[in-house]
Amino acid sequence: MLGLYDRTPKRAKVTLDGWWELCIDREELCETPADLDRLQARRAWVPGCWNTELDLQDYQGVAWYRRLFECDFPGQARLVLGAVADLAQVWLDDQYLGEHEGGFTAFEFVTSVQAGIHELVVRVDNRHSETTLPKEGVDWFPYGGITRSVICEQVGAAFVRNVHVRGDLQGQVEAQVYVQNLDQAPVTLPLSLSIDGVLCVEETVTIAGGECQVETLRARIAGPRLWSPEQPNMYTATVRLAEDEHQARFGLREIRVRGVDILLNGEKIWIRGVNRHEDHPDWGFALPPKLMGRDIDIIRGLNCNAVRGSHYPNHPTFLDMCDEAGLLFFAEIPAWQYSAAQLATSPTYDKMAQTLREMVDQQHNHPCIFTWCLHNECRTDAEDEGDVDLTAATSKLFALARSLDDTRPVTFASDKYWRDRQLHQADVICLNEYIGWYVDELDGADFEAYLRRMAERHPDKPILITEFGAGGIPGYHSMPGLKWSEEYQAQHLKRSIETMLENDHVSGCFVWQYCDIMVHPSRALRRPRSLNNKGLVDEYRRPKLGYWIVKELYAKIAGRTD
Ligand code: ADA
Repeated sequence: MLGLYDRTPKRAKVTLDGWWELCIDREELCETPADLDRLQARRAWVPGCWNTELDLQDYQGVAWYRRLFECDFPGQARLVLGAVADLAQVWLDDQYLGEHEGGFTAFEFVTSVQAGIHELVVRVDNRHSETTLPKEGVDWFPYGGITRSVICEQVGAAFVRNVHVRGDLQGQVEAQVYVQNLDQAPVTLPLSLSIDGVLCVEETVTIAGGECQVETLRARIAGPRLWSPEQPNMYTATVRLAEDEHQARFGLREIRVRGVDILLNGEKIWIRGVNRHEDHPDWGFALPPKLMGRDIDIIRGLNCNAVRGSHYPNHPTFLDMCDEAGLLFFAEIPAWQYSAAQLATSPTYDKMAQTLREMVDQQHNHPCIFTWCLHNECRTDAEDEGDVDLTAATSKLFALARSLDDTRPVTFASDKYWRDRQLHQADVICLNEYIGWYVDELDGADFEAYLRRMAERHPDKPILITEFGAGGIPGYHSMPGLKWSEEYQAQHLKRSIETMLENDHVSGCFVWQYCDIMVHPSRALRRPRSLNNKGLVDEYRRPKLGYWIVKELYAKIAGRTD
């Protein structure tokens, strides 16, 4: 499933999760599905990652997925692939439908089908390079596969492609409805909006032939119940276009930046966060919903009120769970440690913009998402040089994000401290810093002096420490705490959080990181166990000393009255 609830409950649909054929194409012998008899086939579960097969642990290359399915609804079909890591090319019954690049956002094709048995084939390539998003060599494992669910559903000639719902604290609601007309002739149809089953507004719309247009419907909820971490109240908007129905859960909440504070529904908040990769030794990126729910429970057990979806758009089911749990979510696109040229020029700038558009379009309604983050630890300290005008490109990307959604702060995570030349463009100053782990000080500044200096440099904006932490090898103990021991990690986290609490520009933090994760093979020698060991829990979610220290500190902060 692509989420905890069915967004299109009235549409006939077939889920394509389950057993597929998987053919590994190391030599790239195949160009189309017709060539697949050249390869050895095996069974593979979708959603899944082929790197969890014992003989494919480090495989980065091309693989082909194939399955048959029965479709008992002739007419127009909408084929949705939740995510394919990273480059996908799709055929239906030998007809090439198209491709998609980007391993963390959904994509779809609308095509006509007859009732009967159909063959779906997906060619997947999980190799990274200097022109992919993410680039080669990121500090997480480049799993490959069809990593999120696939569905095929019936649509009429006119249907609701998506709904963006926004609401304010007074209960005013605006639904932007994207209505698609597949016929070349215009069509006039009834369009209505209900909220929690109560009809609010209905009208008639005319959709031009072959167009997808936006219709805005407005309503007002009496006695609005707001969404907050403490009381995550949700509503369900139901949009009907003739017989077609689209559901969108939403929450009434407001995120604002005022001076050095972040306000949620007008109240100052302090972010008690953790960075979470979608990673598990037995599942790769493709954690089953039960394990996502277990992560939510463990993170709430930490007294967290926020999660940063480390470096890429997260699974819609996890976001639905954050909505329900009242966990704020820091959403990000996977531009990780890009150079100035990659940030500012094609093709990587264009891929950032595409992924940003897809992330905001698909994740717009989640009340848990409180910030859009454009990139992580990129060369934003570089000077504008020749045709690499980083200042202009940064301004363009911020403008795009704000044009897509003006209800959330926009930012990026920087590790370039006072040398960063673009941070002034961010709504919130997000800093990754490992003083006490990778370095003992920065230009003579320890962590406390570093925070003070960054607050002086950005006197009228909130600061979030989006990453800090230390490695702790599970079960390794030392007295006094030597680096890599659980004791060192725990003490480092305690010292860091206590230092942050002394600086009133700091509006919160995200521990790096929630759980130990697999790393790229090229980093194995610098990462004991071939894992990034900075988790508060290990890769199987077993707690380290640091888990209990952060839990206690976050409980104190949560209890703080100011
Ligand atoms: C960086 C990066 C993280 C991770 C971390 C680490 O801050 O943003 O993805 O690589 O360092 O563990 O070193």
